[in-house]
Amino acid sequence: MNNLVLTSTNGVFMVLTLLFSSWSTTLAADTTDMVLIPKGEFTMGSKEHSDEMPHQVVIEEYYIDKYEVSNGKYRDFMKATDHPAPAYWDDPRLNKPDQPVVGVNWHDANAYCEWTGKRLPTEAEWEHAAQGPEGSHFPWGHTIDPTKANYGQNVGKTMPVNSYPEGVSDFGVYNMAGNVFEWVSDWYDPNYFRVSPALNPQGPSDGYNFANQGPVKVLKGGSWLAPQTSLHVSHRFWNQPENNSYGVGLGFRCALSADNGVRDVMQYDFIHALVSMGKEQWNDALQSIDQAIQRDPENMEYRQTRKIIRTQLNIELGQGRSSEGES
Ligand SMILES: [Ca+2]
Repeated sequence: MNNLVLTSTNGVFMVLTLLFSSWSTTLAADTTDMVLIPKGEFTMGSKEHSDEMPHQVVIEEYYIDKYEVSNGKYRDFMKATDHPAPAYWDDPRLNKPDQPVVGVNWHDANAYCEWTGKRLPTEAEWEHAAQGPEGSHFPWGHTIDPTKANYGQNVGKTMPVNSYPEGVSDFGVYNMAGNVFEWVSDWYDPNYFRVSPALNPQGPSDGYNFANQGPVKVLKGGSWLAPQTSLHVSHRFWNQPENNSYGVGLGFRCALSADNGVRDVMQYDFIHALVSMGKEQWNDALQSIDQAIQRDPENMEYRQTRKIIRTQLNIELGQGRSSEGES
């Protein structure tokens, strides 16, 4: 994309074509409806179960989705990529657009996050976002409360992804307890916390193989069906990545490293500027490229693009004046 110094609209169309041919399988990450979690140290784990051994962890700044991925958003992904529908897609109790997608295996969840330009959270990122800066046992505090989460068949179905605002974590993340279990990127090993690194743990290199059923990935947070004993933020559950058993309450959300976040927001503005240029909506294009330049003032590609947009706006302004003169 170094040849953006073009003076004709045709040239811009050509660049757009080249750009989108390499961009068609993923989106630029959009941090709308994500929460920025600052770099911090926290105690991961608890004394509830032996696989939750408490230990200190430091993680870098990152974004995490405020909500579980909804059926509505998953539908956009299926349409754009021809990805097959998950289990329970036609179940009327579970398939409203604002309910969380269920019946996805780890590979489905991973493919969705990659398509959005994001990734699955690590177990450490997920747990820190759920426990908040004070290290709560549940997202909202230290005592179980059936009015703050959907669990144990209390409601008999999944609830909209923005439900239970009283139950958000202190970072403002919804339904980290209950509604649907959530896939994270890590493999599960019951002994991992005894050896995991303190800085940005990514999980073991392979999963525990229960009864020779195949290595397993971590699930977090309990579900609308699961008992309250799975609801505290450090609870660890597992499933084979190709498996969507517990599918009726099995979903996910995505995360994004913060440095990627800033870069991707700039890239998002740049792409938006190019799309507006393609539609000859030059004022919109100028607004978007100005936003990109605000975040990265020295970027020559952005500055050259702005020059093209300004030239085009001046031409249009000139044509407007001359046609006024003619009339
Ligand atoms: Ca959940």
